[in-house]
Amino acid sequence: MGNKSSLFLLNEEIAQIQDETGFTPNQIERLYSRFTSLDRNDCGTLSREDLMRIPELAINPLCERIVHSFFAESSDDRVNFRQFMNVLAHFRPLRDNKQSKLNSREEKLKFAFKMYDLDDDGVISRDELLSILHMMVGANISQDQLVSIAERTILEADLCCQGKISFEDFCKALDRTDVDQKMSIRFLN
Ligand SMILES: [Ca+2]
Repeated sequence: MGNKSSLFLLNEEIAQIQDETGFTPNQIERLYSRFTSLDRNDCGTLSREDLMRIPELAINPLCERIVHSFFAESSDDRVNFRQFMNVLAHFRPLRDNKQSKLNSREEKLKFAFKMYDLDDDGVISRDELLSILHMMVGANISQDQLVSIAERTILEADLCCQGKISFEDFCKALDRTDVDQKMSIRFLN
């Protein structure tokens, strides 16, 4: 760790990341320079705090959940460049799709579902929905109103009547939603 060679991307690494994520080599290099500027200790990985310093993320009400998603594959609470790029790939617009599947509608929906599923048990409970609603609207809506929104949402989405939202329910509920438009970021072109 900390050796300077980790500050340069090898051509084969670029090719591999391009293959996995669908980003162009130009985008990969720009995002790599962004990554290294966040990596204050030059150790080749980022912490949660490092990611929180991304301004576009910091202003997002779900910032904490999004940052959390970077660590899904991480065992030591650090994220390397490939893991970083794999998460960002979910936010590539769908029509830019070539070979990568990470930005498909299904992958975007899976990613969004995990934002809500706080305990990672595969279903969204009323309390989880309530927590996320709370993060999104802050103090603008009273707790009673939020509870009523959460309960109504579950009632409408929950097709198996288990009082929770499964991934299947979630997809059906968002059937008419333009997930691509809601979950795409234009990357430094
Ligand atoms: Ca859950």
